[in-house]
Amino acid sequence: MKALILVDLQYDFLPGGPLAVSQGDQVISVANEWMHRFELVIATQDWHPENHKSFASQHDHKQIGDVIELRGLEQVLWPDHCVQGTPGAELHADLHTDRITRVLHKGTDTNIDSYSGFFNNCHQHSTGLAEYLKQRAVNEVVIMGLATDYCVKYTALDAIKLGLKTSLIREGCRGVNLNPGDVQRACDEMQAAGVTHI
Ligand code: VGL
Ligand code: ZN
Repeated sequence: MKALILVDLQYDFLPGGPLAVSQGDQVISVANEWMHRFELVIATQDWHPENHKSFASQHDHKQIGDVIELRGLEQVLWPDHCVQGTPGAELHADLHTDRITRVLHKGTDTNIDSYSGFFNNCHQHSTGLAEYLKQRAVNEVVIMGLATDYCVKYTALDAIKLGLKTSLIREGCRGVNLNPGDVQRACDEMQAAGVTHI
């Protein structure tokens, strides 16, 4: 069984949002085209409490883009984004949400970030995605969304680690590129791990 995973197609990551990914809005129509080919469509939603530790606003003398240590892991500090229940955290209204079989929230723990749609960054908490796929005998996932160099990358790498055949819809992804070349490096890393690009 195959499943499509749509990563974080939320307003705060789209042009005009606080963590806007350049041309992020262009992937919405790509998602809509692909959704119709899958029986199972999972959408992840970045879903932070308002005092989430990945927000630069929660740290004294820190700026957006600074890197700190959080529970022993490197953490990039972001602008406030995808706060639970706010309009910016909503999935884009043009998405054919009637095709989405399951929505999963991530980043809900105040003290640790969760880039992957499967686990938080220290791999200690599951969002329920792995269990959901296993129950439905999914052995293959196709992934697209935002952002290529963060949540898409970590979702794809976890999928590979879980033994799933994993591919990436390249035209359905856009990245942050905090450092020039990040998107290309993320794609190379995914490919090296066994992710097929389509
Ligand atoms: C994401 C940074 C912070 C993403 C989420 O969806 O890629 N990036 N939170
Ligand atoms: Zn986030």
